Amino acid sequence: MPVTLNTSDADFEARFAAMLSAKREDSTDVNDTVAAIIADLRARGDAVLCELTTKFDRLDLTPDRLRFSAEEIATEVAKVSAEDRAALMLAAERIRAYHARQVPEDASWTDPEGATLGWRWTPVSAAGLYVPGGQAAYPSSVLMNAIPARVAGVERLVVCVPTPDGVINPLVLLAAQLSGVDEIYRIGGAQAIAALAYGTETIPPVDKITGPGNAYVAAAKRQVFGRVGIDMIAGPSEVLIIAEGEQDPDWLALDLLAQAEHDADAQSILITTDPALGHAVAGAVDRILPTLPRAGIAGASWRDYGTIIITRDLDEAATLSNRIAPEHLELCVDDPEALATKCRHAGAIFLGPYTPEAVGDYVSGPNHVLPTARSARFSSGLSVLDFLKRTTIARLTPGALAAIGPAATRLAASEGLQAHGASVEARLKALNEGKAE
Ligand code: HSO
Ligand code: ZN
Repeated sequence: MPVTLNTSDADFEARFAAMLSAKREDSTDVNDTVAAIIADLRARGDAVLCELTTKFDRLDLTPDRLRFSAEEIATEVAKVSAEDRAALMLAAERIRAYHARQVPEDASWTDPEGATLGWRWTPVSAAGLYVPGGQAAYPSSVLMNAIPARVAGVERLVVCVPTPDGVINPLVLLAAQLSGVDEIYRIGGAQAIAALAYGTETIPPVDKITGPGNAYVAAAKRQVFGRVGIDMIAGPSEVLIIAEGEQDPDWLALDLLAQAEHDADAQSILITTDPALGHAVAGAVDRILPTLPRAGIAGASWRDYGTIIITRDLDEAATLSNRIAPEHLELCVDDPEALATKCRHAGAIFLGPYTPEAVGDYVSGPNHVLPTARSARFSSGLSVLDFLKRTTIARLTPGALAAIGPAATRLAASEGLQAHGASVEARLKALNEGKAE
């Protein structure tokens, strides 16, 4: 049974606060192991990749076989059914169209003093996408990581995916192909992250690494941060559904279970103003759960972290939602737009009964790499901006320097930085003497 809370109960605040602060991931400390792998890779390069791939994936590789050849990719991709290919292509096109609208504009203006100012966006040169192996090798996540990079204009796009026992999901390779990935390496774990960050004899380094992974991959991303950029470190997935009125309890139950089946540490929360609806949804979950192939995972998540909260009204629901700052927020209410304006802290919002979160995982267009663990309070999902950086630009006329330069020399003096002041003053002096126009 999931926890049921009611905002009218005297102990609500304490129990809600306990839910908010509950830690869902047990963080085994793998930092030392990962640091050793990174150091070894920096010292011995490809040899380390081959040795660890034999050890962890039971796959004997030589450096020339680290990368998938064009023929190998073509052979695997040919195994994909026409229906799967069409679905993946539809997803790719919709994700591309959505992300194309995120490309920001450069800016340039001249202020009254005569300074021309602005900024310019440019892509990172090379990006590496990590794709977990085995069960968690989601083709949809390849699209969600690779397409924004390509739309941003990244020149070199690399995928690393472990292939335990040499097995690869053909849809992962097709997704990489459809997204315009340039190189695919059959390596995984901390060593793959280290190879992307530092490079080896056969793998040139990249500038930015994104993508989900296990505790070793997450620790490796943290440790190479600074050498390269990284995206967020994703925690277990979450959904919060706010519902009222005439909703189908089965639909809501399935949406809760869709999140729960990701991971035993995933969290599904229902907030409703209607106790009867809450009761009906709980019943529907109990009925549907045993029918799922992933009942073990979904059941553990629902049992340990599933929560139903009864509120007095939707304003209260919005307030709680903002405190939770969920990764995914579904609004199954009569006027979802009105409620959405009150929900500020959420990674992605899904409005109305015909927008289940699962459609957003695949085909609606927005990115499914989203801030978890309440980080939607201060961060956003993956976007084209993650693969761009902004260079600021300034050009002063002599008149502009004459107007604002004296303040710079003044501030330089106050900071005790003589050369700073002198570099401005030399020019001001020349202007005063009429050397420059
Ligand atoms: N809901 C996951 C993404 C995903 N779902 C991939 C299915 N495949 C995190 O947003
Ligand atoms: Zn999902």
